[in-house]
Amino acid sequence: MLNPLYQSFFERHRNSDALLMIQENGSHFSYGDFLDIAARFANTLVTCGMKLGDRVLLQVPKSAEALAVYAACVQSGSVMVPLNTGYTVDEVNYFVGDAKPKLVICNPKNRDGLQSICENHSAQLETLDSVGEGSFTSLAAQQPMDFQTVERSLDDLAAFLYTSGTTGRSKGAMLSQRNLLSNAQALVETWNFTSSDVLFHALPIFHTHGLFVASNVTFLAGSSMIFMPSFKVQQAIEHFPRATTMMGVPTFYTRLLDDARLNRDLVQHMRLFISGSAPLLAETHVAFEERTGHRILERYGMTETNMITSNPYDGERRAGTVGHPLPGVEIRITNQETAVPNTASEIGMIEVKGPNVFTGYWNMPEKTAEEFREDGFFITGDLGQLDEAGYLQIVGRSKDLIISGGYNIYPKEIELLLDEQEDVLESAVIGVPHPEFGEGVVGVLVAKPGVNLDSEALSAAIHSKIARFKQPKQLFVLPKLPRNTMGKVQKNILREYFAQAFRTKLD
Ligand code: MLC
Ligand code: AMP
Repeated sequence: MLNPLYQSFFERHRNSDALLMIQENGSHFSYGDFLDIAARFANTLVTCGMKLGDRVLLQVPKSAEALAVYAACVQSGSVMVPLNTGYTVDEVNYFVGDAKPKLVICNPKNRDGLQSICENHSAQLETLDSVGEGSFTSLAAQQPMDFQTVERSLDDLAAFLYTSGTTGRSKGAMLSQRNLLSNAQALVETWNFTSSDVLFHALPIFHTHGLFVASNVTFLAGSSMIFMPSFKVQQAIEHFPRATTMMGVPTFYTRLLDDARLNRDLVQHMRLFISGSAPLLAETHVAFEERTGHRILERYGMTETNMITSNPYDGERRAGTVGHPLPGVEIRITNQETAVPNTASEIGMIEVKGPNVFTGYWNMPEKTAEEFREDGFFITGDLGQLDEAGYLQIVGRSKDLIISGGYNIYPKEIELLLDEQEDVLESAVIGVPHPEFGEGVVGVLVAKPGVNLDSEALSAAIHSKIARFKQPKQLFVLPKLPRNTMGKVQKNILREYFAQAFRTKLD
């Protein structure tokens, strides 16, 4: 194929009048409309000087046009690098310096803040807002609606997505056309997606879940989407009678369960509810089934690997498990000390191999090498166990990571920032149970001798430095941090000690 990803997701629909999406404001886009916009955007990328493999950094609100930038990148051979809209200017500065994009497209509100950063890195800066307007769209309005699709192979890069790291430095996970296409094919097959499906899409489109799982499955199956800027229970309730499926993080399900209007009648048109990105509590699974008659289908994945396992569509969906490997994907559980594959169903490291697994971290060959075994298995950092029927259960993580409302937060990044603050001697950042987000971020601080720490002043000091969702929701001060004989901070003791931090506040 000339450009396998473009042809499989987009070209097939070129002359189709089928509905691709309806948005919050009622605007509709057929596949044909969407591809016309994408072709204009592809021409615009070329006029901006983008060559094969050049990066476009995108930090914009969710809209049909934002998604069309993705299609335009695939069609023109550019590499899209989407960024969380919550990242601050300081954070974006790092990504611009690392990804070295030729073009940055941002929310018009952030233009002033990003101007000098882009100038310093010789990147062109354009804008796109929540209704798809901005300087980028204005440039595109002068462009033709047809674009000669650029030749690309399955091995070529389609996108890279940043994931934070245990060292505090974000890494760009490079994803090839093969990674994205093979995974979308496996998911369409496993979840029985067809052109009759209507997906209630309320996830952000800067992460794997909303962009590659939800949107790619839709494109490949030729389905439709109800495309909402973010998740609101009210909108879910209004739209479920027209939708057939929803993909969400566990917070979507707990919020829905908190609303008395969620019942069997409301979801009778739905055929499938999918959950992922964070552990779905078995009690949520059970409560959702009791209220709606639907057993949520839980699956497991990562930015680096796309989706790895899924509970079955037909067959038993086991609460507390993430199911079996997807077609074409291999997993194994290895001993954490020896790295030898387990023979019995013992807890160990989850490792994965297959066409879904990324090609490496952008400009970080050593880091890439560290995370792969010699025989090509990728070390996920998640700990798991297979049950007697081969269902994978995730029992913990070997990486120091907090997952809050489906967003990954690496404590190290926040500790480095807290430690820089004038009166702070040292800090430890932990995740403890949070009724809404699964885990909530707590910062534990030790003051320099003779000073009193002012938590409010500290929160204010880090406010503009890191995204709001990463900032500790509570700060506590201790005289010292618990350490083991090797001097390592015992975070398990802190987690236990502060386990009730959010219960007492929110219950
Ligand atoms: C928002 N806030 C959060 C938060 N989201 N705090 C902690 N964790 C989160 N996830 C905070 C904001 O900073 C703000 O704080 C306040 O909550 C209200 O913000 P909001 O924007 O109005 O929040 P809301 O719209 O309610 O968002 C919650 C959410 C959202 C759960 C709907 O976070 C979300 O859509 N999460 C999905 C993330 C996702 O797509 N993950 C997939 C990653 S891919 P304040 O203090 O300013 O009021 C991946 C691989 C895989 O993991 O397997 O899928
Ligand atoms: P990210 O790096 O944002 O892609 O997040 C990937 C991580 O999310 C995985 O390594 C897991 O720790 C976690 N994750 C994804 N899906 C699930 C799930 N269904 N249950 C538990 N954890 C999950």
